[in-house]
Amino acid sequence: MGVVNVTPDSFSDGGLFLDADAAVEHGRRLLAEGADILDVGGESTRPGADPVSGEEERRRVLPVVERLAAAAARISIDTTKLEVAAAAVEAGATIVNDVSAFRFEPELAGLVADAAVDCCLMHMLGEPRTMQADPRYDDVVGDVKAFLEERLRFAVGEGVPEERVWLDPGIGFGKTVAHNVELLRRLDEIVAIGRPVAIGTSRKSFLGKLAGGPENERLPGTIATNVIALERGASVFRVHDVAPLRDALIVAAATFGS
Ligand code: PMM
Repeated sequence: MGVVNVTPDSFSDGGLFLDADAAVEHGRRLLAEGADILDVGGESTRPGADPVSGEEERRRVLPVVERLAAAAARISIDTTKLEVAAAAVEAGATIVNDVSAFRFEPELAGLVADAAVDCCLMHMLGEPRTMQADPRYDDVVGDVKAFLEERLRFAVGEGVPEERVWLDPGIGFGKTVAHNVELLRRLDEIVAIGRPVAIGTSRKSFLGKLAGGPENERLPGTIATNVIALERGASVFRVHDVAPLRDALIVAAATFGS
């Protein structure tokens, strides 16, 4: 899954693809590099980020979704808003990637059910504005697993077939470095829920805290963590740098025999 952020303030690529033409060109490049899915987002979820109106978010993402869907790409819409998801599905998106796991706008579940699209439900502690202020868990893996199981039950209760739900532990969303590495080390416990698991470590700050280096120098850490996630059973890898990750995952998968 290649990341196409149409935002002025995402942490590693904010402002680069705010213009629709640039975002579409970027998406096409990621497809050429081997992405199976493009995750298009119009609201930054970086810690402390200000919310964006639904109207502004739609204005940013819709032309990009429309044009990339026409380029035969499988499009995921990264949003927590019903109005944005509905318009994006209309424009050709077939996956709703909701970092709030239907907590911010529970009606999103009904849209996913009615439109018969897939969804990715992610764990986040609270909301982006406050999530990194002293995050605490009893047992991070147990707590995240219980949250994802509850969100899966909620989605199914709203009419979403279980087969349409992917789960994501939400690396960096209300987690310390120790929380992130423990989630990766014990990712098999999340995989054991029985749904496809997506993972998003790409260029995130815990990699910089562990190894040093700014966002554009975190590719080695991104590769290491995605290979580990593959070994632990993840099946969707949300990354900015598709070409190197594709190669790394193909080689790792051949070696693991998966
Ligand atoms: N991370 C970001 C945004 N959306 N969605 C899922 N499912 N998983 C993630 O880890 C995730 C996400 C933040 O990263 P960005 O600013 O590079 O988009």
